[in-house]
This record gives sequence, C-alpha cells and structure tokens, in this order.
Amino acid sequence: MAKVRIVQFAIGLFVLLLATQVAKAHAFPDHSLPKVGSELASAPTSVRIWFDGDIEPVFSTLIVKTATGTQVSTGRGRVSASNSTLLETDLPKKLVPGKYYVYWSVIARDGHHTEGRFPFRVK
Ligand SMILES: [Cu+2]
Repeated sequence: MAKVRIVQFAIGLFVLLLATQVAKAHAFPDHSLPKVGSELASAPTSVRIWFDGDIEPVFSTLIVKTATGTQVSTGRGRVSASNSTLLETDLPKKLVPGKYYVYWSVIARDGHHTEGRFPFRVK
C-alpha cells in the first residue's frame, strides 16, 4: 500500500507543478489607465497598462489608434524603467472626442507572447 501512496503523492506533486507553471505562464493585463471601455471627460496624455508579471522591454509594444486606424501615440510605447510590469505610451497631441483603441503586445519573461486590444472613448 505504501508504494501506491508514493505513486499518488508523485502524481499529486506533478499536477501541482504543472498548475504552478500554467499560473506563471504568460503575462496578461491586470489593469490600465484609461480603464478598458471607459468614457473620459477629458483627453488622457498617456496610456498605461499594468501586467501580472514582468515583460520584456525589447519586444513589448503599446500603440493607440483612432477608430479609423490612425496612430495617435508616440512610437511603439515602452516598458517603464522603474517597473517591468508597466507598459506605457505618451499621447503627444490632445485627443479629439471619439473612440480609440489600445493595441498591446508583450513577451513575458518566460518567452511567451500575448496580445490584445481594448477601446476607450473621449467625450
Ligand atoms: Cu507563458
């Protein structure tokens, strides 16, 4: 019976390790400013997304576009020098009222790529 228990323990440990790996895998947005789908009374001057893990500065990008696809943010965005979970970009021109999309693409420290987009609106 002791042997069965050891095998069960080994399987349990394996499943636990696998679950831990999945939990660590990839980086996903935790929260952002502007918030996903938000309506803003005044135009934002930057867009920031905080991720649930460290992201690679070289491969991580954040671009803001109008609903018709014109880029309104500077360059490809950047990972904050003081916080490797924060991806940010500046919005140099004052955004006119309308709908905008934030496109993000990141490589986590485990090498995995995730990407997505979300809208916000300036009233
Ligand atoms: Cu991953």
